[in-house]
Amino acid sequence: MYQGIIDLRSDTVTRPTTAMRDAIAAAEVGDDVFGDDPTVRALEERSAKLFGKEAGLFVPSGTMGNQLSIRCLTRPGDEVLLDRESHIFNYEAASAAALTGVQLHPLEVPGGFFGAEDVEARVRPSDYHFPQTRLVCVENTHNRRGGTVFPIEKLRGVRDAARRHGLKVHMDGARVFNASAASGVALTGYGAVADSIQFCFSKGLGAPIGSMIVGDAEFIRSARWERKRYGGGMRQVGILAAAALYALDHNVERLAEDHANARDLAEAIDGAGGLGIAFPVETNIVIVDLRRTKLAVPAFLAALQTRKILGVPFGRGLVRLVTHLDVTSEDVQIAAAAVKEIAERGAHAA
Ligand code: TLP
Repeated sequence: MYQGIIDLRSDTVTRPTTAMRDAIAAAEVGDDVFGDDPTVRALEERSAKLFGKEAGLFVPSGTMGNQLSIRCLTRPGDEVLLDRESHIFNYEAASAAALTGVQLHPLEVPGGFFGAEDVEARVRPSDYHFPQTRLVCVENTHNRRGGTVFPIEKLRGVRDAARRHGLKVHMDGARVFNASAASGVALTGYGAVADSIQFCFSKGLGAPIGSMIVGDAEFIRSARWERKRYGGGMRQVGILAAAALYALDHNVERLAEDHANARDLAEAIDGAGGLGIAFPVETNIVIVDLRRTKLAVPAFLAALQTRKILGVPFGRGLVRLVTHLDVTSEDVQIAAAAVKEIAERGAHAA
């Protein structure tokens, strides 16, 4: 809770704590475009090791991390396979098309998590009529699919199919720490199924800014080049890397609390006045389904807002509520009671 508001719009809304700000203040810095920032270097090395990769690159945002990865793993005119509900397809302002010039080929499979057979079925034949399939992007956890975890067996199948066809695999792991906490799969396990991984410090890990891409040394070398080209080279950015290092030290273990809070919230509101929960709650995201109620999304969000609770619209009849570092179990109880009251009142009014 911050200033009496329970902000469940996203896990991006967390504010750095006093201890994190102390770490920021104490950071040793240098000009990172010259390669002089020791704190950034420490963060990049530590991040790469966590995923069993050779190198890392600190970038300003998850979007830039995804886009640099696409840029470095494809050529203009190539095709990229990904889920139709993925962030790269829906929420990155068509930058894969605008900046790299690739064609995104959205897959729609029941349940959302495609496997080896789906990749096999969509790879283009090597014929100059077709775009060349070059990359598969997987999202883990999957935001629009309610923060669910990409099953590791499926990921291994995707990787094997990709290898058979000479494709690379990029993981949009904006919330891969949540995935690991929920599934028990080590980060190195996810590292082993993807050539590149993007993950965010500014979501569940509670840092104010920053994401990382990890991969082999050659990939990171080219990504560093492209980052400069995209205007993403930052100077004394060790102040942000210090926040990210602090997050790795202090905010990973506690992700289980966010997951428990999300589960409690979902259990408390499921069924109230016809409300549903659109996806199994595996991590910190709850997608509330209003489609069997008489409530419209804007009215529901407005009613929540008058009670100082914030969520976001998430497609037809759907609202997303996200738990994070700044949401306590008491906040969850307050939010659950408000959601139930609004839903039940809506049902009576109908
Ligand atoms: N997601 C944001 C919004 O853009 C929807 C959020 O509030 O969840 N990959 C995934 C899976 C993401 O959820 C996001 C951010 C990104 C990439 C992009 O990260 P940023 O916002 O740092 O560019």
